[in-house]
Amino acid sequence: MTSAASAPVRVHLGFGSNLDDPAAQVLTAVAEVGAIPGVTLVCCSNLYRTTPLGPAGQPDYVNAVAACDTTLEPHALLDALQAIETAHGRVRAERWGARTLDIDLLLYGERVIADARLTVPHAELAAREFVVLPLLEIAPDLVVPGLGPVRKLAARFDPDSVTRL
Ligand code: A4P
Ligand code: MG
Repeated sequence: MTSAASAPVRVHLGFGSNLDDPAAQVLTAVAEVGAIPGVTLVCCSNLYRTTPLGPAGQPDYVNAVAACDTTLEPHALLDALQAIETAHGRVRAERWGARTLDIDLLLYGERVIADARLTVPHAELAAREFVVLPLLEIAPDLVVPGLGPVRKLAARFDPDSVTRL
């Protein structure tokens, strides 16, 4: 007996870079994510210049959020995202330190995941203007599991706290 292919799930991904031509890193990474077998890119936000969160003295970041549909399970998707990070020369050194590319799995449909490798929705999602404001741009009617409407999350931030490129 063959099992039916699983229906695609809408996922939202956060992209961030502050080293080695950050805008190009993010744009290339979005295209690479769209080329993962089992992933279809639906849309991507504008790129935003954002103030670094974390250790002082880092360059500004470029951030974006993309929506994709995927038939991959969450951990398989994370594997593919981490392979793209590694291919961009990402070295995991200091927590929240400068990086060529960070891809976070922000949302996986309605799923809530909490295990050793994955916390979904992303643990810091609601606290970060560089995630919430691009998410509002592409999915204004989204409701984040456990956190509520993205419009409500976004209302807590100054829209000028991120700069559209
Ligand atoms: N992990 C758990 N949940 C997730 C998830 N939902 N998505 C685990 C992705 N990964 C998830 O991540 C460490 C581990 O988190 C992974 O191995 C995975 O199993 P990492 O990317 O290796 O380490 P990290 O990025 O240094 O730490 P962390 O806590 O993930 O940092 P963040 O939250 O990614 O933040 N400032 C601005 N303006 N813009 C930014 O984009 N980014 C960061 C990094 C700091 N400051 C920033 C920005
Ligand atoms: Mg990360």
